[in-house]
Amino acid sequence: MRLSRYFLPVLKETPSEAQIASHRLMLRAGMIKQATAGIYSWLPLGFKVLRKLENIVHEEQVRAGHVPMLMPTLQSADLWRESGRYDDYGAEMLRITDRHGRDMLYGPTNEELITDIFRSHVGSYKDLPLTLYHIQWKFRDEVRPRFGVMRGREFFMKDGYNFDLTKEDALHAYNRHMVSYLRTYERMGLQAIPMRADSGPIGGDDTHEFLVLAETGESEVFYDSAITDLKLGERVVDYDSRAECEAIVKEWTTPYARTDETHDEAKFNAIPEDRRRSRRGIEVGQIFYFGTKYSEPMGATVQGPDGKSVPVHMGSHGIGVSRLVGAIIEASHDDKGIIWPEGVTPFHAGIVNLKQGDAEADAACEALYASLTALGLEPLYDDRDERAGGKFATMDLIGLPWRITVGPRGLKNGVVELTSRRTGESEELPPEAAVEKLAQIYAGHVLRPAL
Ligand code: P5A
Repeated sequence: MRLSRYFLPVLKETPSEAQIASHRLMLRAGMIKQATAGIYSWLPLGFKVLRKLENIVHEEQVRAGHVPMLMPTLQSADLWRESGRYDDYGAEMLRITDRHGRDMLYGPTNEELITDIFRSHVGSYKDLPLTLYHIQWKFRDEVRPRFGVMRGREFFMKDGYNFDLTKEDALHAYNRHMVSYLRTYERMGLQAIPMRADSGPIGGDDTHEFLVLAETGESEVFYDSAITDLKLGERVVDYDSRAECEAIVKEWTTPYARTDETHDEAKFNAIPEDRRRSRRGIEVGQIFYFGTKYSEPMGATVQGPDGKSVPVHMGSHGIGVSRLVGAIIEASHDDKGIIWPEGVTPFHAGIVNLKQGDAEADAACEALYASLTALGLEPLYDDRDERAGGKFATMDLIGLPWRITVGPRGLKNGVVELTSRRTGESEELPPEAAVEKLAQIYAGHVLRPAL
């Protein structure tokens, strides 16, 4: 993409309404614009990151054997009356009446809708196990929408639902989700710690939240620092293997890690003192096992091997995709701007032309642009007629992890400059070597055609 043809409305001023870094930086970097309280338009740069996160979520869900689909945002109130949640959900639910006087709602979550789909089409244990999921906008009329996309009213969520014959099968689904979530967050360059939590209006006994540690997080968390040393890394996981998934879950759930809702002072104090941590965290996902809470009242049953009809065991599993954009920025920024991890960066590298209009500099930038594009990488070429300082400030603000700076002086010696946004370190090298280095850095990342 050439910056002269893009839409990147960066702000010079720090918006006064933004209280935390991610909100400030998303507004300043032209990623979002508030439409009304807690509701945002995703401008091109923000949309690109959102799509990248969505793709990672899809890939990891499909890898775990879960089946993608798409449900609507608007739902009928009748289904929620069946489960008993229509009245329980309270003021957070946006209720709408259509022209025929029918009660509708903008879905805050989809347990009822998916259970209705299941009961309409599945009748035998032979069709189980089944996990369906979608990534769709949700609406919760939060009392205090704040921190930009972190606590929005309209937000983008991956929500998945497992249907199993027995509790043991459903607990395998729970474990599978935990493992796939760990991998998902790692691919985004994040450490998200699973913590025993409270189930709230979704229900059930077994639930873990995934928290990214950050001072601006809304949750208070307590954990054993040993958990922060754990990494899935390159491990290949067989998601059908109960033992393998269970072992990974055990590894992550053995060290103490809880939110304030389930915090147990005695257990916490049993951790060696130098490993006790009390911090704040951003909740970027939550998984639940709730048994037959929805299947029983809604009649989602299957015929078991003995011919008897039994309600299915269910759980639901959510990832806050739009919130993650903010969470990644909270975890990765400095006073100049955002620092995107390679796995989610909107563009792989920036090209800064120090002397736009200089025939040699222009040609070198064009050549770099073509070589990077041919490798499947997406460069953002700042081809505007602007001062170098302004171009650098924009690149730093929008946070592309790598920048190639091209100027007549370097070109005389046959070199360009490759700079890491994270470390600030630069090296001079021939343009082809800079391209080669970026190819190596991004090897192993999934590259997609430009959106
Ligand atoms: C699990 C999927 C559920 O709704 N039902 C379907 C279950 N879980 S949850 O914990 O309530 O939400 C899942 C994740 O969505 C994000 N989230 C939000 N993101 C932005 N703004 C909000 N107002 C908001 N509310 C929830 C969180 O990341 C949460 O973990």
